[in-house]
Amino acid sequence: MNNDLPRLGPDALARLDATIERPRYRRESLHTGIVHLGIGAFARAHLALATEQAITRTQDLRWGITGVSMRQPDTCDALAPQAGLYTLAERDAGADGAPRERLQVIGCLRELLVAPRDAAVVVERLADAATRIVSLTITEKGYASLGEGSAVDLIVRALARRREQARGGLTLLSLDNLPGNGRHLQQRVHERAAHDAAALAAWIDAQCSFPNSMVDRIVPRTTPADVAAVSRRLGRHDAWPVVAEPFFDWVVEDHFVAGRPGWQLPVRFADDAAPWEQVKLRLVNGAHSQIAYSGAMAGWPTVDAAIARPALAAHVEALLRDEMEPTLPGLAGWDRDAYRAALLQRWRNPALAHRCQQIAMDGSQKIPQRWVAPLAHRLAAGAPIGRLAFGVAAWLHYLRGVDEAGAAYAIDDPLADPLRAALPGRDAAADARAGVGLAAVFGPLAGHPQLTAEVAVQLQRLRAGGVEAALAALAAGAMRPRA
Ligand code: CS2
Repeated sequence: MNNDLPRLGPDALARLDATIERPRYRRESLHTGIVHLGIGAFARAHLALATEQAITRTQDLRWGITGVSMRQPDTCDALAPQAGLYTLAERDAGADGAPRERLQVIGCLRELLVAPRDAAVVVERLADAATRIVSLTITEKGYASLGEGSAVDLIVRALARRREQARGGLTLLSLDNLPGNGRHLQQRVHERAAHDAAALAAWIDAQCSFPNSMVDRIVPRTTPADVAAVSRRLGRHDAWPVVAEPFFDWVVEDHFVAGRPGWQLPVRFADDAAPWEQVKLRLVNGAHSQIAYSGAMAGWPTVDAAIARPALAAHVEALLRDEMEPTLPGLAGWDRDAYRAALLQRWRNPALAHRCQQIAMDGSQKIPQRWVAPLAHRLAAGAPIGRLAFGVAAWLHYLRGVDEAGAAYAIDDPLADPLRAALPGRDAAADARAGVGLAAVFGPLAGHPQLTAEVAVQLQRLRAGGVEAALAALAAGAMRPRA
């Protein structure tokens, strides 16, 4: 099989098929200018691609990336023997339905580290004079941890060293799906630094910047089948390629205290990225989570399989148009109808096989910014919440850990134990009360009577007749004239 193929490495670059893009700069002279914490598939398909294009265009060799895995050594172990080289496969289908794929071997990831194993080296890199940007994709829950070895801990230790050694500050760039992600990171760093020394916190405030940014690209977890297919086309064994949709978006505030790569369109710079984050979190991620819980329960394993069900597609479209978009500000250059249509099209991409179960994980961490904020907006305005409440009910339905065909799965969520304890799964009204009562998830809406009541009705329908029937009942209710 692929293991018979020679391994991808620098020697392969000159011999790749002409259609495969590859590094076109003096890779051996590349330095680390960016340390990325959480070097998973997303960062390799997003930040690294934009940076690769910038290096290629400007030939500015200061912007190589050191990638740090926060927990597992697998990315490092797979890519170290490839000198950090890996393939990005952008996939979709043409108008005729035939699969299309663009391959690019990315070279700007020049070093890989594993935080638990190489903590001292990580701090050294972060404190290095050549490092100018520290970017992060550590997921929602990564910001809750300030303990030893956490991202925030490593950053603060390195900033203390930079201050002692009179090196300049850094730009700390969160790329996670959180509203005001830069502000959020700044607060955590400040909190942790102030705990060590007030003077350090003040130095960080004066010397570092924390731009907010909105990132958008669907990047499913790489499967063994992806590894095999990409390696076959490459003629080399790539142990860990990444697969993404062609769509790419990034709105970032242009506050970089020590410079940045010459990123260009499709990267967009804005004075304030927060409104774009709000749009993206509610429309892309908010609807994504609804697709995920519905699909996981109903046995539609991937996003494209789920959205191919007319009842779910109609629900998601109505959710976006009628319940999400009215909670969002108008933005110059944002066409709601075009954005919605493009989003539905992205989910129909048949070449990604983005698994509902992958998106379903960590619900307790994702729901606050995806659903609770728009729910609060609509409840305050006295506006209908039926479609948002369906999502909450679908999540509670999902938490029973068994899909509609009787197959069991694990709940992957930092709050899995308290969730299981709170939801015994007997009486829908009691479970809706317990679920919506969770302050850690529903914050100011915890225990909200109208939300609880609507969730109870829909959870009852989901349990009695499944996702398809509950969606039909929701659609029938929406068409009934209001009293
Ligand atoms: C998804 C996101 O897994 C999830 O929670 O909603 O990873 C989503 O695919 C990206 O944010 C799209 O930009």
